[in-house]
Amino acid sequence: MATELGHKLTLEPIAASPVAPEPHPDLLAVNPLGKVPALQLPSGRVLYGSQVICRYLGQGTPFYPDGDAHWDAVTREALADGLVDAALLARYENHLRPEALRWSDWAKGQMAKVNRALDAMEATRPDAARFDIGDVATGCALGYLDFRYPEIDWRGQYPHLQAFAGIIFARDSFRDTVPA
Ligand SMILES: N[C@@H](CCC(=O)N[C@@H](CS)C(=O)NCC(=O)O)C(=O)O
Repeated sequence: MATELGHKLTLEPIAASPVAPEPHPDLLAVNPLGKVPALQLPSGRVLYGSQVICRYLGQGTPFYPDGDAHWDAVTREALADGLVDAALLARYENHLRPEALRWSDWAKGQMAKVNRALDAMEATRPDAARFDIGDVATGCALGYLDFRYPEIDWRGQYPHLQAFAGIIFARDSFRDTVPA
């Protein structure tokens, strides 16, 4: 969102994890949840949670349309955010939790949320030309799946998502922020 709107941010990469090693003290100092992203404003105020940060940057721009389109956009944003939360929790379960303690039904339940969210995204048709906050979040969620779950062939299963990603992944904002 910062790139799209021409804001220059100073990025401070930080390792965030709910288990040892302890969350970084600099991160805890600004966000008691110990999660990224957090945005510190020149005034010193800190915002955290991607939905809050994106709204701060993008309120009053076409990323947040008026009327019915607004509720449509922010609900698609919540869908994409929920997909990433579920995929991340399954990732923690399968990779961070000691093997003997893993609960496969729980991880499966999280991945079922991911699959239902993908079905809903395909049905609600992301739109690269409209490109509101719901479309931005949808692109971020698909990018996260490419990063952590390359085995999920969403391009093969969802033609609308494939066409959408083919366009928006070429934007500077997406190209410059591919997770590594
Ligand atoms: N829905 C939140 C999710 C934030 C989130 O889960 N961030 C992860 C990225 S790795 C994190 O910081 N995890 C560390 C932890 O859960 O302690 C958002 O979009 O801001």
